[in-house]
Amino acid sequence: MNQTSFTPRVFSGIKPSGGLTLGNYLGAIKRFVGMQGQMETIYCVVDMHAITVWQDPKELANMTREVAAGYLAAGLDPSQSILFNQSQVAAHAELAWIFNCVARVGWMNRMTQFKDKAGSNAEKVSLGLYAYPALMAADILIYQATHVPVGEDQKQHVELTRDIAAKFNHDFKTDFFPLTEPVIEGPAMRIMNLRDGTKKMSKSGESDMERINMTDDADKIAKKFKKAKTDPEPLPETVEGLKDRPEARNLVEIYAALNDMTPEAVIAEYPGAGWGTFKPALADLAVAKLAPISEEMARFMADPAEIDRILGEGAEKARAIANPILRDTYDIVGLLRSDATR
Ligand code: AQP
Repeated sequence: MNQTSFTPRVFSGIKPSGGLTLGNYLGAIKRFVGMQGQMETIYCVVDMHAITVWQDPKELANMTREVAAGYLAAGLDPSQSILFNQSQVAAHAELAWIFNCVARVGWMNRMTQFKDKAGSNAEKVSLGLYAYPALMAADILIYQATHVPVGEDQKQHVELTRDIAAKFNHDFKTDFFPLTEPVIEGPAMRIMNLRDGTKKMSKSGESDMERINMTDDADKIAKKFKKAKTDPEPLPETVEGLKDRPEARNLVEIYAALNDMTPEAVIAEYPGAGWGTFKPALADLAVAKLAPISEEMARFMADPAEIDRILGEGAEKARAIANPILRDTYDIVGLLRSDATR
């Protein structure tokens, strides 16, 4: 198989490690939905990634449903895309073990997300958090996915996925795995924390005021944008004037991404505007775009059995693609399978 003969296929996922944020929506879900219909699309709630840090077992299933509800409410159509949760397709974990034996410790040591998350506590975090990128590579390559839409923060992990595929192909003298392309484009690739424009907006960030949650009501959204940190200067006359102004740039980029426009077009609409004008306009826009989605999410969450059914059906479709790829991988590696001749 050469690199051009893989079926174009998209895979991406979101961890149920807390409520969905505006960063997850603009950097991931909105783009995932936009790719639907263009090629085969497989989207996952990556619950096994969530447990790399402690998750309350009483909450995890419901958080998994909430991420699924976010996908569905934003327009993901289970008849067009495969939607499932990772732990229902065992092939992800099985391929991850093989990739643990392909990836090198030195590669893992360079992963900046591990350094950020482990901080000074690196000796005490789970081994799973360290090995996370090998599981992420398995999530992608168990479908021989050719494209992965992600936010800027995940770019390094997709590059590692390519390194793992290339080393596997080289070591076993094959072209079995594609060199997957990260798809990182648009104005919302890194939505920043509202209280500190140098840090990413995260589900698990310390303060609720630093993020917009997909389930926040209009009052909360208005309050959070009103209190969002900015510098004292008004908006510039041209987009170049956002240089070295991380908080101002972030608010302009959020506006642009929500309204499907470029940051240049936002500045052209609000040249020299003060925060007293721009922040309420941004809050109104965010409410107009997010309220219908959060209402839909609540409707899905009111029927958990239906979400479970959709995820179960998706898992069955996912297994139908993943299991033959896993069997072929085992054959390439030389692992004995008693059913190999069947
Ligand atoms: N702030 C962001 N800006 C743009 N994209 C973002 N993504 C996450 N935050 C932003 C994108 O969302 C997808 C799913 O990410 P994830 O939930 O699997 O992991 P994460 O990137 O670690 O997300 P969080 O919100 O920061 O979770 P916690 O706090 O639990 O670690 C990815 O495509 C990501 O790029």
